[in-house]
Amino acid sequence: MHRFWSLLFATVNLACLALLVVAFACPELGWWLPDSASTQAIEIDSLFYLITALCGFFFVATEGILIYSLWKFPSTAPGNPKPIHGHLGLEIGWTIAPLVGLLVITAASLPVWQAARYQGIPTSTLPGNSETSPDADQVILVTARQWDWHLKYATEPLSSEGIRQWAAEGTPSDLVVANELHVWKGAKVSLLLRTTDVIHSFFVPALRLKQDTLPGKTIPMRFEATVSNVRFDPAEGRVVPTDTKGSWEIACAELCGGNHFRMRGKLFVHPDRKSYDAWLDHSKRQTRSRSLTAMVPQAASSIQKDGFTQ
Ligand SMILES: [Cu+2]
Repeated sequence: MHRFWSLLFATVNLACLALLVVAFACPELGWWLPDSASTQAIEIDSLFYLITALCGFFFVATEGILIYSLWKFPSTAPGNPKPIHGHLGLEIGWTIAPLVGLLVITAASLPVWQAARYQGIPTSTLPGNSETSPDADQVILVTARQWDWHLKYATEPLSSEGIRQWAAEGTPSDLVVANELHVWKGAKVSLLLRTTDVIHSFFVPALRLKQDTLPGKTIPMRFEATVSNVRFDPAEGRVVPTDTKGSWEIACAELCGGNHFRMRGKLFVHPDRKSYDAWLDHSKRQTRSRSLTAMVPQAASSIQKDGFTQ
């Protein structure tokens, strides 16, 4: 009984390790990362594995020492333990080791962050001192508010200088959709993120894209989808799912109020630009024909009919 704590710590740690191995080895359980659907996902996953390995190593090492010490020196052992008054070598060692680890993580993270944030040459200063590059195939303004996402699609080509004005004012031909992010496979997408009220966080797990929206700022993010999950059917005038297995959710990852849990959207990746353009034209036509009293038009392609719940 006097080694109870040692056994308890060992059991809990071994159970955690076993769960980790099962989660990694059996992806069908869904305990591990969702399937990736963007070019940056591989790099971000590699970072995740690097950080997990580094932290895992030190966690196992410190827990091992703890369990050994609990086993070897139980409180019921006779005699008083010898007091220790500092150890310079140890102090220097456990200061430098985490420093080196953090520097390695920083060096590995910087290029990944730069690619997600500043892919291309930053040229245009946006309201709130953020930047974006002009080489995007698509520019989408994402506005968060309690409790949904408004996505404004530029339907005309934008120059790097024009992006700033467009983000601030828009144009009459823009399409605004609630909670649906439509792109096409291989498109270089430039998102401009902002909020009209509190802090939200735009999170698309399949893209490994996560960025807070901050009041007063317009924050750019970049991505390129590598897998498509829908196509637009012009005959039926709706979007048809072609992949129902993947996770295509958009979530708010910042606790932003009472209905935070309802702040969800969906990512729609068309196989090519043709399908995307067909959806865009159709949605614009439908929006025009709808009552102008609608504050935020829903996309014409609501895919919920097909059991594609949001
Ligand atoms: Cu939110």
